Amino acid sequence: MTDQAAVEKRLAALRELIDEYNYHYYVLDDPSVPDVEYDRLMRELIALEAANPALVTADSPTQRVGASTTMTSFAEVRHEIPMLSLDNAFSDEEMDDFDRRVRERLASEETVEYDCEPKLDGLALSLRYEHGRLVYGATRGDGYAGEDITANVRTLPSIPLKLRGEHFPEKLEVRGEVYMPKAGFERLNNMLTNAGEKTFVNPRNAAAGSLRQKDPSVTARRPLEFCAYSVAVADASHLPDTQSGMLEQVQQWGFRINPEMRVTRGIKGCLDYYREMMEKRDDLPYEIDGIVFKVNRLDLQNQLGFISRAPRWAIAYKFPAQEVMTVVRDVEFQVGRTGAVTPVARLEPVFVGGVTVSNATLHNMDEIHRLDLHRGDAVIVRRAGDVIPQVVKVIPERRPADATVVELPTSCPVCGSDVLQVEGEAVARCTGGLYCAAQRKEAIKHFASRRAMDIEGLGDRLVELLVDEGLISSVADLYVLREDQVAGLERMGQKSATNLIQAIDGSRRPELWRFIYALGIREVGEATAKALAQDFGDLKALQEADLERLQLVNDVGPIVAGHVHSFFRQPHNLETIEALIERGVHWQAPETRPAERPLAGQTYVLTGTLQTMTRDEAKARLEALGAKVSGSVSAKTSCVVAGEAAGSKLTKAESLGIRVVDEQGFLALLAELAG
Ligand code: 5U1
Repeated sequence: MTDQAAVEKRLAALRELIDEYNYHYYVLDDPSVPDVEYDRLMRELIALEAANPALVTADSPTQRVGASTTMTSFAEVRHEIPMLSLDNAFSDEEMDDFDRRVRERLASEETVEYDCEPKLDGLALSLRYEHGRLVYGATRGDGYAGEDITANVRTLPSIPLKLRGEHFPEKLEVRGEVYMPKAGFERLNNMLTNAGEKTFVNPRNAAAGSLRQKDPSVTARRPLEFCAYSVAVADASHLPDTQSGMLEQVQQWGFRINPEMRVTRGIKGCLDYYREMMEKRDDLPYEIDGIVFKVNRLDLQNQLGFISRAPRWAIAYKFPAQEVMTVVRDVEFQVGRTGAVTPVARLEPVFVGGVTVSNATLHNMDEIHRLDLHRGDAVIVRRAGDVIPQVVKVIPERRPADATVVELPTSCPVCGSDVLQVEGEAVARCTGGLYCAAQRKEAIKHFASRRAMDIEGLGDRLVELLVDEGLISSVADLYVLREDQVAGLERMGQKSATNLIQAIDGSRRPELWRFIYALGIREVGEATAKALAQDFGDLKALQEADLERLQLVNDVGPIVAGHVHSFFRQPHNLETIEALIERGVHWQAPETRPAERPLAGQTYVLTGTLQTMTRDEAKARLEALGAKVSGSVSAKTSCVVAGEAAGSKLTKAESLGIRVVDEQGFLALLAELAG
């Protein structure tokens, strides 16, 4: 074989492998190789193409990054078959009517079989393939002509650039929805916030904004996915005879279809599926706004035909709206455990997403300014999942003449202490500390909560009562509460009082991590509390640790270390801990003692490729031995593990005189420490 032929063969093999891995990862949601192996093949392909630019093909998996151009407008594409819209139903009765109309038109008494699919909240897209290659991707537009967004569409990993298999129609048009999964939307908005840029209101807008970018390299960085729901142009001989069968076929050709798709019978099956999905809606990784029901048999679909621009054989049964309009009656300021003063909108109650909402968080003053929100404004409120309802936007045309500007209070609404806003921070805080009843109450509620000291029966309302009645003012006071003091309180009988005192008594021996978590140190959540407990093994060692030592703990950076350090230097915190100990609270040491974590306090860096394990495995092994694993080499690095093809990190370690071990040395170290 010539050199050229060998390169071409390797390029083809690499592309095929990567396409296959992409299909498993993005379409089937079932990764078939570890990330490192995928990355290795991709790097090899990029290098080989860079050395042989004449051999780069348009459908190579490397060509998805989106060349950074700035188009000025999108060309028009006429749809060979119009892109239809769907009729909507908003009640069971309207669904009943739909099913009855279908049976009447078919002149059939038989129960109809329906294909049921979640209706994704995104943008409709039509993808045209000729001879198995993607020719263009177009938006719906007015249904007859849309915009050519091929350059952007090509960057989505769940859209095949060429079809899988060999048996596909010469011309194929697959239609579906482009959407942004909830997690990707959160990440994108966090990133935009950190960069000081405008965030998106919801995943749908984020998907639309990302897909209609004039610069495809921006689209390429956005977490967009495509899910197919119909085939518009195809030689019928290539297609099965049902809607569900057709989608399964489309999946074979390389497209993601909705894993929740199901076939049911009759209206009862449809309504059962609808309710099931409504329950499941908040747990799905993407947003849906209803269910689409389609007559499953394609011959019956043909018989039913269309009316205006919607098919008679399909309907979208919408879920209750998640965005509604209401009015801001007032804006109040709440004080949290850490003193954060948070504005909350008190709303004219509205029914949204299945519940009545009368409050929405406004986060901080920056958010109020961004929204330009006044008391009295008409606003759009959004409730998605079980997150706190948000104010999405103000409707300025509806602002009443008596609307008032919202200002940050200068003193705490609970204790009257000064409210301060540190420069550069969005959050304003009450300076009252534990003098502030709101902060005390929140600190005690957190201390008693299930994941912390787990004091059964000590709920939020009872904590408020105990503080308001002057029976407790700190968490240590809980352990000298008497039954007779509690029994007289509102809705507290003798039995409940006995149970509460027993529960408080039973909480005296928490695991160390729970005790640390219960203290309510800023930025110390459960995971950090566990890492601190595991690393230090005892509260005293943690209390005495300096900033450098704290940062040796996994996932503890300078900010968290600063909060922990400062917490243990406040006299009132030390007094509270002492009082707790005096009153019989003592923690259980972690099961793995520091002595069994021989690499505690050491920082390792992994670089290059290891042959015997993945990088994640190596990291987990090191962390189990107590080491912190960092991504970069510095003077603080204890040791660098250098696999094959290690690069700049190895050079830097050598220049700093840091200990370096190769894979053999690393395995020997693990064996030795495992004992
Ligand atoms: N899941 C799904 N969404 N959706 C939207 N199926 C579906 N079908 C549609 C639309 C507009 O139209 C069909 C008539 C092809």
